[in-house]
Amino acid sequence: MSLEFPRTLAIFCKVVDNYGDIGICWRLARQFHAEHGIAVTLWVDDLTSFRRIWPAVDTRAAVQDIGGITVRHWAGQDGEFSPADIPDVVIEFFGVDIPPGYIEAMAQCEPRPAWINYEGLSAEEWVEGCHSLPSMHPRLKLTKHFFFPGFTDKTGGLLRERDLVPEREAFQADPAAMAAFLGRFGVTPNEMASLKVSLFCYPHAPVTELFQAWEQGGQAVTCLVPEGVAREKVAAFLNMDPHAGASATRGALTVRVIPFMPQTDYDRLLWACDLNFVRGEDSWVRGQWAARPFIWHIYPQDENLHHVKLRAFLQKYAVNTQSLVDFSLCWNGEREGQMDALWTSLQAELPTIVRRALEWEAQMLENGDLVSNLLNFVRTLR
Ligand code: TRH
Repeated sequence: MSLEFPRTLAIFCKVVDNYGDIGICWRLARQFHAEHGIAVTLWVDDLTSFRRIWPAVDTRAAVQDIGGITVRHWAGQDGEFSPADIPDVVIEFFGVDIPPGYIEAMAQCEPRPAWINYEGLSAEEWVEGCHSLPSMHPRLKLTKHFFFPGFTDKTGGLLRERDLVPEREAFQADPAAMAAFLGRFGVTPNEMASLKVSLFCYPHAPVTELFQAWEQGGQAVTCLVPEGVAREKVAAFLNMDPHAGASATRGALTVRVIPFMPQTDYDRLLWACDLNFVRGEDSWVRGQWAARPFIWHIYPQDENLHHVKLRAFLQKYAVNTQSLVDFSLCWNGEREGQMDALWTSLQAELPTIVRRALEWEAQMLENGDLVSNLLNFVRTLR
C-alpha cells in the first residue's frame, strides 16, 4: 500500500441505467489501486450490471475482493459508521447521495477526508468554470469539491490508464493478433479485409437506414453488434433472434452479433475495428483512445439538452470534417438527412478523420490523465 497521501479511498456508485456508471467507477477503482497502490473500496448498488462488464463479480456477495479492490454491495442508506471506517478520499459518482451515517462519520475525522463529487464529461465551455469549485456542507464542517473530466487543461482531463496507448499501439501493429481477436467472434479472413465496424448505440439510433446504406454500398462492410444492442433492428436484418453468434450477409453488408464482453476485451474490439459507433460516456472516451474514427450516440436528455452537449463536442473534435458533423447530427436525431448520402460523404473523409483522431489523442495526452490529476488535486486540499 502506498505510504504517500492518499492511502485509502472509497467510491460510491449508483447504476442509473445501462453500464456507464459502473463502467467508469470500475476503471477508476482499478487505476487508483493498480497504478497508485491505494486501498480502494467500491460501493455499488447493482452487482448484476457490474457482472455484465466484469464476469468475476459475485452478484450475491455483500463484500468481495476483486483484484485487490474491496467491492461492497450498497444496499441502502442506513448503517452506522465511525471515523475508523472513513478513508482519506471519498468520491461520490455523478452526485449520488452517500449514506447520512457515513457523512456524519466523515465530519468526526481529524483531518477531514477529501470529498469529491465526480461529474459527467462534457465539452461545454461552462465546465472549466465549475471544475474544482468547493461546496460547504450546510450543517457539518465538511467541504465537497466538484471534479469535472474534460478536454482542456482547465479540467480533470480524461480517464486513461498508464499503459493504454502503448498496449493499443502494439496490438494495432500486429495484424495476426487483431485477426485472432476478431476471429473469436467468427470474423473470417475475407471479412478482415472489409471495413470492420463496431456498433454500440441506443435503441433509437437510425440503424435500419444505416444498414440499408451499407447493404447497397460499393464497399464490403462487416458490422459487429454486441448482443442486446438495437435488438429489434438487428433482428429485422438477420431475420432471426439476434443472439451472440448469429450472422447474415445481404448485399455488401455482413452483420455479426457478438457476446457482450469483459471491459478489457471491449477495448480490443475498438482497437481492431476501422470505425466505431460508441455511446454514453465510457465507450465514448475509449473510442477517443482507440486512434480510430468514431461516431458518438449521446445519452438522450429531456428537452433535447443533449444536442447542446453534442454540438459542443463536435465543435472541438470535428474540425474540418463536415461529413462527421452532418452524420453525427443525423445519427443523434438532431437533423434530418439521407443516410446513404451522409454515409458516402463520411466514407470519403475517413482517412482525414483517422488523422484527426491521432491529432486529438496528442492534444488529450497533454492534459495528463484524470486519476493522476485528481490525486494531485486532493493533495492540494491537505
Ligand atoms: O452503457 P452506457 O449507455 O452508459 C450510460 C452512460 O454512462 C451515461 O453517461 C449515463 O448517464 C447512463 O449510462 C446512465 O454507455 P457507456 O458510458 O459507454 O458505458 C458502457 C460500458 O460498458 C463501458 O464501460 C464499456 C462497457 N462494455 C463492456 O464492458 N463490454 C461490452 O461488450 C460493451 C459493448 C460495453
